[in-house]
Amino acid sequence: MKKLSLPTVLFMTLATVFTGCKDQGDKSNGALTSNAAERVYVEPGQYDEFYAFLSGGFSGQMSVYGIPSGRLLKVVPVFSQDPEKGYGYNEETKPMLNTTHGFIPWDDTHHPDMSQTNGKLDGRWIFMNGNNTPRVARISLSTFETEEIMEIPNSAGNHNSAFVTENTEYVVAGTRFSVPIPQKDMPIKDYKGNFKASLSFLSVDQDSGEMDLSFQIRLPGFNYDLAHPGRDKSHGWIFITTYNTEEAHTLQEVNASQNDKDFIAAVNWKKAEEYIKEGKFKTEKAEYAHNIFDEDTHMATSTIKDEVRVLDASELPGLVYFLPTPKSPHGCDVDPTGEYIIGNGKLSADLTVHSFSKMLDAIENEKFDGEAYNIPILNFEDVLGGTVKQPGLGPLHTEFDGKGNAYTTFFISSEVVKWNVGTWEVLDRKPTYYSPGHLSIPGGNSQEPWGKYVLAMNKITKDRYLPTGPEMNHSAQLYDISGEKMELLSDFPTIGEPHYASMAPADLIAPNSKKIYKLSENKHPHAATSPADVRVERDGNEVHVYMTMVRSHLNPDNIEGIKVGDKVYFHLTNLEQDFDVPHGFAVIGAENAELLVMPGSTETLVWEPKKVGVWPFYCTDFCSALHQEMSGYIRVSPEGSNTELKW
Ligand code: K7E
Ligand code: RUQ
Ligand code: CUA
Repeated sequence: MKKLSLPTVLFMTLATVFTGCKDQGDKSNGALTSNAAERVYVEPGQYDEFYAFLSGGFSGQMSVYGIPSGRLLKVVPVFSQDPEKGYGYNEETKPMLNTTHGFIPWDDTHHPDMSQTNGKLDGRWIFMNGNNTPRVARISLSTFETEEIMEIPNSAGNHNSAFVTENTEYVVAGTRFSVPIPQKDMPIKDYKGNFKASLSFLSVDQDSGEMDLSFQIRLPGFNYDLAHPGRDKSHGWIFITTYNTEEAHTLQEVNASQNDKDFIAAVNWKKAEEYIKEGKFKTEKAEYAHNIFDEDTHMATSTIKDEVRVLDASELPGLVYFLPTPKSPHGCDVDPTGEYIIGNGKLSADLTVHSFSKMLDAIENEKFDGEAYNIPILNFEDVLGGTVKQPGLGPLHTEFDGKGNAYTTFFISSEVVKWNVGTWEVLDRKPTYYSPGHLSIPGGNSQEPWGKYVLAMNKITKDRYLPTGPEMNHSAQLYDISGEKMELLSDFPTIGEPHYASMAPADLIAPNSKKIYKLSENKHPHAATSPADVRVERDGNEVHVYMTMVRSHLNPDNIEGIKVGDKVYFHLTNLEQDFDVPHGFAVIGAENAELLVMPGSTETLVWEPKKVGVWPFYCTDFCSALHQEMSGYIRVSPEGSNTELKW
């Protein structure tokens, strides 16, 4: 008999009750439409209609899928070292993973969010959070490479992040855990009133995409979970769910769930901008790393910054208001009109929807129902826009189809529920397998959704695929939502734990995808762009090898005069100028994985030989019929020997 944990039993039972299905053997549960295969089938050589950018959760990466096929197109390394591509191993990208805690080659990513113009997806960049060692990354949708990583100071658990405002004015990053600010040695029991949270606003340069930590808003010591910038009529605001308004520091699962209602914090960032202009900020010491990958040199640099401008929400009126929301809300989602703010109360039976215009009224008439740390609490009834009655159990996240409908995932009852924004009526429900977290509709978090598909990303896989030992890859499920009823089309496995995904039409992304780095524009300081540049130079115990790669030869391919104790820098330039012809490079015993060098660019592998001998190196990526010939030898002599440098 299989032993199942209580929550598992609970969710399985509830899934059965809620979906009315008894036959666990029929895993499509009759939900699959008859011509589903056709609708996800993309003929060989044909392209998908949408891109899906899925966060990798604890893999620290971002994966790119084609929709509707569910084909994996690429894994983009972001916060984790990736031996496949040399990211975080080669000298060019190592600085990307620098933080004030040192070199941190891993993180936990939850929310990729695409840049927007006028509230619509614009396909320029994806911003994504690193949860654990608080960071925000910017990924180029031209090169599909991570171009920038900004560490977030005064933060811990960068979870309600990275969310993009309507013109990519800011990427907003909020902290989940409250901490002492500045950090210090103090008893944990003194949490209440002493720990604080920060909401960071990173401004974005509209040409380069470069981020700047413009300011932070200091907030009371609750947990801040998820956020959604206002749109259209609520432009200039951002809404954030909170839990643990009890400020419990131990046994949170009990002590942080006592209050009948927690809050959605409504933050007026236009007001914040005014306060900044008026100089109402404090400049505080705070160290954080800012890492940028330079497009011209293809090298990253890391700078440590040391100051941040802070606005204190408890001292500056009009900056933040609290909207009471039952009960430990998780997701916070704003509908495409900007009027409705949905609080997905994990422990609540109903979905609470706040009205933005009612909120403005209540603020104007100062109808407050108390305050918390000097921040006004609005009256629940005054701001209530509607309630979706008992739509399911354990609501987590909501997206919109642009046709007046919302789709909410329910973790406990394991389903996606479609409901009408305005009548609050449930229109349809479909089971998911099993226990979905986020869901995504292309543009479903913007003013202009493409309401054709919804992708549900499930937390539990169980029997969906052939078993692969104790751990199964997480499963995504694609539903057609173009009709009145949702139709389940397919399952596909994902990498790590995708929380959120950003989806966009292919024609918004594909035309801008870069084909080639021009060799003539290579400004890498160690590039060898012609045979004349090929050389080996010694500087003390550092040896620099300037090597070229072209089908099917590495040049130089014989090197002598290296000694144990040397530090060898292999600078490899790929001379190819054809689309999709990278060459790889590996040498025996190298701790820094390999290089995968794109046509026209230069990358550097550091190798510290430990053993005397004649050692091979070779191209790792099958590149031509003579790929196996693309190799060479390096002779390593004993320390102190006088073997001459030769190539
Ligand atoms: Cu619900 Cu981190 Cu967005 Cu996961 S969070 S599901
Ligand atoms: S070689 S094609 Cu090892 Cu057969 Cu790769
Ligand atoms: Cu170059 Cu294989």
